[in-house]
Amino acid sequence: MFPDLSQVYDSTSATLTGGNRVERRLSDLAGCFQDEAAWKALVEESDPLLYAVTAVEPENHAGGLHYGLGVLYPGRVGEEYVMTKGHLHTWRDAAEVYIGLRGEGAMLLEDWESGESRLEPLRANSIVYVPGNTAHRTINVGSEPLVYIGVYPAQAGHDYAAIAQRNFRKIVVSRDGAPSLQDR
Ligand code: S6P
Ligand code: ZN
Repeated sequence: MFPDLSQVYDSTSATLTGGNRVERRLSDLAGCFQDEAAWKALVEESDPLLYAVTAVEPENHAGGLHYGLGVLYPGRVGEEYVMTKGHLHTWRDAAEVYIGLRGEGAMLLEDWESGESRLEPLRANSIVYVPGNTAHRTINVGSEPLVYIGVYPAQAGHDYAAIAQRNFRKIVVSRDGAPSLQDR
């Protein structure tokens, strides 16, 4: 039998029919932001919702694909822009495609072996290819919600532990109102 083959998304409301929605608040990103005092103060004040992902997982075999619609809200923690936890795929070879739908964002990519980092724009009409063996984190550098879709192999898996042990080498901060890639 066919699984659910079609879904409908709306980039304004950042909704997707079907799928499971997972929400992440600021408190879920312990240890991610450089300015720990700013992180703690904001968690104690309101612990805002940072992002939500609605994932559709039609098949789990080796050739299958999963995809998710993400909405990442704007804001800053200290000078650092609001971002996702970031992960490597458990199956390190698994690549991913991100399609920007709305808002002004960027993908922070880090080759996990060499540590080489890049910042790629993610906005409406842009597509970012995330190669295998590359840690990836999505960042909202604008003032409205960033909405995107990610498509990845069903067996990719999410390895958050590797990032918890060794955070990304670079951070993205606001400098004179513009995003700037800096050493952590
Ligand atoms: C999954 C894909 C996205 C992220 C989402 C949230 O492979 O990369 O759907 O899960 O952007 O980010 P994170 O780092 O919290 O999973
Ligand atoms: Zn991924």
